Amino acid sequence: MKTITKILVANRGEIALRIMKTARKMGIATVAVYSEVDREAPHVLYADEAVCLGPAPSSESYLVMDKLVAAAHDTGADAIHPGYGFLSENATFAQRLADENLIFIGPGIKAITVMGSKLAAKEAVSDYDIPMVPGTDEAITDIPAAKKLAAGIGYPILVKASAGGGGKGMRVVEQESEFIEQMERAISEAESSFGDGAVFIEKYVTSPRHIEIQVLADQHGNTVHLFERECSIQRRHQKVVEEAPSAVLTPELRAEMGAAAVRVAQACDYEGAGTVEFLLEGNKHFYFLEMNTRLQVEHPVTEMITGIDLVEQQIRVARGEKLSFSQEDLTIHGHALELRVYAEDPMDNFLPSVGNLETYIRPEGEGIRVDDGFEQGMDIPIYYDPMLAKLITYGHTRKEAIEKMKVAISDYKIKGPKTTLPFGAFVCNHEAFLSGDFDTHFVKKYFTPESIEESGAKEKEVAAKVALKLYLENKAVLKENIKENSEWSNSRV
Ligand code: MV4
Repeated sequence: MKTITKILVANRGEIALRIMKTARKMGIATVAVYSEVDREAPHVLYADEAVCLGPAPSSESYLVMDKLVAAAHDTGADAIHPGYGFLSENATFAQRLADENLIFIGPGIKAITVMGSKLAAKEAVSDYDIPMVPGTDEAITDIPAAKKLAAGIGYPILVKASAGGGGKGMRVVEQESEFIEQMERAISEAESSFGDGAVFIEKYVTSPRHIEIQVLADQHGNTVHLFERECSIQRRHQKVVEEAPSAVLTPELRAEMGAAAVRVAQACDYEGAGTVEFLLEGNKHFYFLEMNTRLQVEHPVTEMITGIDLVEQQIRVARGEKLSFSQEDLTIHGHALELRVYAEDPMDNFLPSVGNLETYIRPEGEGIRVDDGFEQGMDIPIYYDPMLAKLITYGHTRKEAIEKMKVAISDYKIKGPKTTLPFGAFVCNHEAFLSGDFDTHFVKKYFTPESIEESGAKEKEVAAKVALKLYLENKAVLKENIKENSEWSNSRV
């Protein structure tokens, strides 16, 4: 067992704040790091101590390993939590911390390295009975030979960069005549974007759902899963709405996917919290895509339905504790949704819309959670991710969680930047979303700027009807009151 008395959070914004809240709850001191534009950010004000890393660009602040290590040593922190993004999936950073006698709150170097390469990941899980999309399991060097393999797999084919991930470095090849040209492009793109030209091919699953499984493993060989998150509502590989559980998994399929995710974690000796991504085809067949070796943005929906604080679990595992529960102890309670509130204008092609947060009033109430890192009056820096907040709602049923989301969206008052709140309302009012019958093409298929106006108009129409009903009822009551009052007053005369 190791002791952790002080955690340096190598991140900013909502996730830095969220991690510190759990650390504080556990009696662990916190150190914030910040760039020059984040000097007065909530994560800095919340922390017990704070260290300035340097100028605003991440490459001069949040990504500089030397500065982070020095800040940890200077403040006497014994562990570093990387959050998501930045250095969270950087094996060099994890190794550096080990060399510096600092605890990296995350998985081991092997897991990060293996899962950072899609081909290495495929190789690692190959003996673990994990369903995979038909395709090649080695980097393609001979394009004409690959073309023959592609014919066997069948078109459309998807070319993926081994070093890619999250949708980067992918190309669809619709038919054989395009194969050679698309392959050449994919390889040169992979070389220029990732410095690694390794690409492979897979059958392109045309209308999948994106289902991911949360896993948790300790250093003593215990691994469990915490069920799934449905992440199909995304735009250009940027998730916008996530939920747990998925509306379409049967208990049997859930158990099967969960068990497969646990095996993926075991295949790379995983430790801590991780996420195994799958494609789900026809609500029935699932295929392993990749594993994310970090705490994910959308982890709160899992926390809401399991009652487990994932950051607390990460810290416990990093201290060397055994998991205090087994798979059988875990159950799903209720339903949770998350809307990512980005400072982007959904009416204008999701253009970044930064500026001053003139008005910022959070929705409140039972079943509403807001994870954010801003306060009213702050300027939103242009240097980082444009996500302002995560709006999370919880209900006993999916329907209740959706209703709560609609109320929370309308209670959320943001003036200054345009946000994706109206987009969230559009999703929550859409028939395909309500019925659960949607896939990764939801946004492309149904969303237009006009649909926001329509969904807004519909809301206004409903609001007008409610107002009218209330008015008529009030009028009736008012009449009664007047009558009563006049009778009463008459009686006094
Ligand atoms: C696929 C696929 C279809 N067929 N692989 C995108 C992110 C990366 N993790 C893998 N991705 C995909 N891989 C095969 N063989 C479709 C996607 C995909 C996707 C996956 C999850 C969520 C959104 C997506 C949007 C477009 C494509």
